[in-house]
Amino acid sequence: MRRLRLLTAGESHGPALSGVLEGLPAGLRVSTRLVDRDLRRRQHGYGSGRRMRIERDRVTWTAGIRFGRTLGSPVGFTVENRDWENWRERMAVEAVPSARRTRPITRARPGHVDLAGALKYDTGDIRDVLERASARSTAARVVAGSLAHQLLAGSGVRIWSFVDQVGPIRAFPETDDPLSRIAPDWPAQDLRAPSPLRCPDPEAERAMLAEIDAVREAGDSIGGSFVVVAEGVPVGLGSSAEWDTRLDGALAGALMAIPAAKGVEIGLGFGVVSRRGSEVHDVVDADTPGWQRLTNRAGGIEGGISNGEPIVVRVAMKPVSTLRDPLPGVDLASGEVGRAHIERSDVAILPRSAIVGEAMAALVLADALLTSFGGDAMGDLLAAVRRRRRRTAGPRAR
Ligand code: EPS
Repeated sequence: MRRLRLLTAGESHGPALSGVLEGLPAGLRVSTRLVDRDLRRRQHGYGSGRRMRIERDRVTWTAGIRFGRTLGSPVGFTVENRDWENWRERMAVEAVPSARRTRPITRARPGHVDLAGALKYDTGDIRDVLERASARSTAARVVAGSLAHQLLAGSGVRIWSFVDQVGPIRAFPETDDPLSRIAPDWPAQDLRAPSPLRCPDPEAERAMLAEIDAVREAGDSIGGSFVVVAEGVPVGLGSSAEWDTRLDGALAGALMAIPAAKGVEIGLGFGVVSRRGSEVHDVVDADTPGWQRLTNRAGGIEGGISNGEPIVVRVAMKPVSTLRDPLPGVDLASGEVGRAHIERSDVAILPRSAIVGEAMAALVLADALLTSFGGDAMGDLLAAVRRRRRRTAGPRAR
């Protein structure tokens, strides 16, 4: 990111998560209610473990906001870990003699950070690395992403998400354009009263729920995919001028940086592999006033630049690596392979990861908006966005 900088800190069972977001213009009206709503949305979803019944995530601002508006200085915040009460001894900050410490975790779970992290940081206790690798850290990203989303919303951009696959069960399996099958009021309904998996295909959702139950019963975990959509993005965010200014590259990097993400597709994504050019590229619709396309297989980005169509990004999530019926794990101390460590965990994380996906996309898009239009103050930014929208409305819209 060029204009925004986000730093987050916090262990999963430490006292709190915290973050600093630098680079927001002055004068952005901040709704704490909307940030807390996004934090609540990140906690919702079938397949979550018991931890989500303990936490009630809420943001506390510590810097950068006065009388409800950003000052242009870094915005600081914290989110409390209520579970800290139960972990004070195991996660003590002060020095504790080794004889009085809780037993170290030495058996590494395949697929988790455990082995690579313990080797990297030269620790004999896997807890030292699993705490920060935990998806708990994504709550801090959601706070920052929610601020970025508020900035974007002010300039007419809307971001939403849905779960489109759990294990082998895919929503709207008969189409490669699921957006055309989702009712226009689904995103608003999802905000008011989300369904258990946040999947807009009720028939598929029923099968997904049964699949999660079967997987839980088997002591296993399951992955899937979610889609993030950004509508109303002005034409011309990102650029093809240099490899690191392309909007698709920035989005892919940020979404791939969600814990457990294993793949990112934009538009047709890997679907382009088996098609001919005539079945991939999007033709401009002569019957619309602007530059709208007849199809949106490119997912709203051509040549690394937003083209005004909805930006559509799909993310593949692996099954979480803590299994109740564990795979063999290697012991750090002895090198022996046996049952891996079991830590309380989730069976499926799709509906929650999708909210993190919205946050990561919002951060990248807000950064691209600020890179294109600058502005120390919100008024400057909004005026520049309005100018761009007028200029790029299309010959028949003027
Ligand atoms: C996580 C394991 C679970 C999840 C956690 C991520 O936590 P615990 O070990 O305390 O039961 O609930 O996610 C969160 C706490 C959260 O807020 O998202 C893991 O191993 O990554």
